[in-house]
Amino acid sequence: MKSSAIASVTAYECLDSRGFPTVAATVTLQNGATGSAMVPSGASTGEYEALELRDGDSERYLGKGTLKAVENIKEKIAPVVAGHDALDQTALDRKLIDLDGTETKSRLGANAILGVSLAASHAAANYLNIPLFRYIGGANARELPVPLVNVINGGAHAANTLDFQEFMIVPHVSTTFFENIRCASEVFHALKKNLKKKGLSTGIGDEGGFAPDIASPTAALDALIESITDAGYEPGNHVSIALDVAASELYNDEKGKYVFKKSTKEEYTAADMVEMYAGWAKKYPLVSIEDGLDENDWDGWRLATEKIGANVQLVGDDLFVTNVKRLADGIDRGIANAILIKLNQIGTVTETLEAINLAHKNGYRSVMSHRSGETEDTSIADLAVAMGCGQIKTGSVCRSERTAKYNRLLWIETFLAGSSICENPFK
Ligand code: 2PG
Ligand code: MG
Repeated sequence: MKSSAIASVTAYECLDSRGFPTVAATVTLQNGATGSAMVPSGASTGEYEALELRDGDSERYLGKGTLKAVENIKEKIAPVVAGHDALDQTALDRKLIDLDGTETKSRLGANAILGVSLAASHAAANYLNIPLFRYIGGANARELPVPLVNVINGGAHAANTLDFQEFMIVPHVSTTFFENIRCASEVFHALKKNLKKKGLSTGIGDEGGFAPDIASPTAALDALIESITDAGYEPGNHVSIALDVAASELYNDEKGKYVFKKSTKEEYTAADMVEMYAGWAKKYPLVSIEDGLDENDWDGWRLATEKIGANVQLVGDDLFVTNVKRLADGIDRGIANAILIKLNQIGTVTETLEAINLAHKNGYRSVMSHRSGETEDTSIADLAVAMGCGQIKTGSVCRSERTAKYNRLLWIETFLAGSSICENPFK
C-alpha cells in the first residue's frame, strides 16, 4: 500500500464559537502523517445548502448534538476511505459523494463529509511537508486576499435593532496584507470610540463586530465613514465599504416584500431595495453588496444586476450556496457578478474548488468566507490564497476564531517572504 494511503479516520464532537457542538475529524496516513479539520456552522443558512446533520435529541445541546455525524464518520466513512490515496482529493471526494448518494448530503451529513474531505487535504499537505495553500494552489499561489472585515453586526448575528447582517470595511491602503489588516484594526478601534461617544453599546456580535442599537443602515454607514476618517484614512481611497444584507432573512413570502422586522417594520419591494442600494453606491464608497435580495427572488437579482452590477460587486451567498449548478444557472441568466464561497454549504473540498473555478472562468469574482459559527480551523485562509480568490470575509479583528484566519494569512505572507501580492480588487 502507498505510504500516502489513508490508514485511519477518527472524529469527535467539539465546540464552535457560539458554544454549540460541531464535528472535528482527523485523517492518518500510512506513513503516520495526520491532518485535522473542524467544520463551521451558519445561522443565516440558505435554503439550498447541503444538510448539516444534527442529532435532534433535546436532552443534549438543545437538540444540536453532532454524535450521529461523528458516528457516520467512524462507522460508515472510515471503512470506505481506508486505503484511498490522500493525494487524490478529487477521487476521494467523489467516493464520499457517492457513498452518501443524495443531492444534499443528507444521509451522512455534509458536516461529516466535509470533516473528512478537509482533514484528508491537510493530511496530504502534511505528507508532502508543504503548507495547505501550496498543496492546493501549487508553486504560483501567492495572492493574498483583501479582507472584508465585519465591524458592525446585525441581522441573525446580533440581538440589536439592525436588520442588515454585516457592515464591513475593506482596507486596501497597501499591497500587503500586513498593512491592510493594521488599517482594519485602527478603524475598528476608532469605531469603538465613536460608538462609546454616542452612548451606544460596544458589545460584540457573533462575528466580532460591534452590535449597537444603531438607528438605521445609513447611521451604520455614516459611523463607518466617520471612523475611517478618524483613524486617518480616506474613505474610498484607502478603505471601502461592503455589506451583507442577508436579505433572505428579511423576505416575507406572502407579502412578496422585504420587511425591516428588527427596527421600523417598514416594507420594501425588490425595486425599492435596489433603488436604496443605488443611492448608497453614489453616496458611500460601497464596493460590494452580498445577498441584497432573497435567494429565490431572481427577478430582483436581475434588476439589481442591471441597475448597479456594472459598478458594485453583487455577491451571491444564499443565492448560489457554493453550488456549481446554481452558479451555472445564475451565470446563464446574467445574475450577480460574484459568489461567496463556504465549504460547508456544499460539503467537499473538490466541489468548493469547482465552484471557484467556474466563477473565475466566467468573469465572476469569488469571496472566500467563514461561517458565523466558527472554530480555530484556518483552512479558508489557505484556500483563499491557493485559489487566488482576491477577497476573504472572516469577521472582525477580534474573537480568536476570526483572528485565527487573519493570523494564518499573516503567516502565509511572511512565509512567501516578499513574493506575495495583495491587490485591491475594486480598482
Ligand atoms: C453569511 C455568513 C457568514 P452565516 O451570511 O455570509 O458571515 O453568515 O454563517 O450565519 O450564514
Ligand atoms: Mg451572507
